[in-house]
Amino acid sequence: MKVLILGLDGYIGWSLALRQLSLGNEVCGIDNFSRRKSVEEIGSWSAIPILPIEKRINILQKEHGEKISFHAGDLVDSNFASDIIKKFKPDAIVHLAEQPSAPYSMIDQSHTLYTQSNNVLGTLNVLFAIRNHAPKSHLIKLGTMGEYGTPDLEISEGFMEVEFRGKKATIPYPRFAGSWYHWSKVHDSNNVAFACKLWGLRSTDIMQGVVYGTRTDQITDPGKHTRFDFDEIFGTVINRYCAQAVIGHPLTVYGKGGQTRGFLALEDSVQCMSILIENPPNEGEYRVVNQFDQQYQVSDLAERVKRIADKKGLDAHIQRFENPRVEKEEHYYKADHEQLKKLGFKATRHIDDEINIMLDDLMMHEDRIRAKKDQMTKLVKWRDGSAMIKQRVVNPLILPAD
Ligand code: USQ
Repeated sequence: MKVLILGLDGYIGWSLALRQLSLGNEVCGIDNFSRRKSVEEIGSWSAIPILPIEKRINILQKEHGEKISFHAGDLVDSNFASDIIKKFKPDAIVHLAEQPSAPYSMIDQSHTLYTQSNNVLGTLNVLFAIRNHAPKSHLIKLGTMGEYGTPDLEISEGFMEVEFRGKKATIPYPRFAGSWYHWSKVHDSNNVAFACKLWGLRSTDIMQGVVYGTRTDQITDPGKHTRFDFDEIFGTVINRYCAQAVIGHPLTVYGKGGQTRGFLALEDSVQCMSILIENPPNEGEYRVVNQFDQQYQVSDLAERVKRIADKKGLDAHIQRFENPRVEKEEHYYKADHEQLKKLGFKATRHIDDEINIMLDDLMMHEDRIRAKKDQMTKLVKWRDGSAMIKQRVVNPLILPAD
């Protein structure tokens, strides 16, 4: 099978490429290195060092020969998006090439504009390119559980049945996103669903929870490690707590700490995506899956990391910080996640084991985390934005040549 990975250089993209190659699939990757550049822009770096892309691809080519190829480019350039799909003619396209950070999108107007133009326009270019050059290929689009927000209702998978004024219907589950980033994913979902209806494309929209971890079955030696962000803007909560525990920085619980989210180990994230690649929906079908393993509250996660870190003799302590975000700090949360299980997904990682491994991996890079410890608590204030980072130049629009 031919698999195109958009965003191959990122945390999940790299891990997925390793998995897909190990399964014998042909992989083509693209990336514009925006993750490397944005993390540098805010003054941080990956705790685990990663090689330049040429070296990363060389390592893969030594093992997998011509089954791996890579092209640098930006999906907002519609000619690039079109050419790559025209030439590679993928069976499956996994779209991970978006600005993934909610806090980044909340810095100021220029970062909001960048996030939404990059994500929404890039996805539209992918949709047009699929229609023009590979209309039967399966688009696996990374959305987020955050599209649903935290409603006072159980969350179904994408759609819900309603009865309104005597008539029954199935409608999209309401979206209550909580950041400009999360709204960009909602806009993508609407556009992908419409393209399936309009052109008969097939797509799976993944509502993924928060991913954590440093390892997959293929990440075994330093040349194969994936990036690991721990700063306030690109680091996600469990990963940050682990990095904080390693340097004796207080674990940063925001507000009351009652925020509940769905979580998934990196290994299980690539497992789910590989299952979806193997099981495409029908032509014209827009399928939504909720992709997470377990739900946790962020204060419980801090206790969990502290307990495991204590056993290693680390100096982990928890501190509550004024919440920089605009979000409910205590709320009802119960989300379905049955579709992937029906397709064969079984979680393979226990969170405590993953935290244990993560702490060991991060202890090897303690000096890199310590060097950027100021990045732990810059805390972008969501209501006001923040002036600490200079304005970002928004991508110019590049329209098709023909
Ligand atoms: N939080 C803390 N302390 C921290 C960091 C975060 O208490 O040091 C809290 C936040 O206030 C929030 C929760 O932890 O309530 C999750 O925050 P996060 O930064 O781990 O995750 P989030 O901003 O929601 O975004 C991440 C990924 C995003 C993905 C999303 C899935 O960056 O790409 O879409 O997780 S979900 O959360 O299900 O929407």
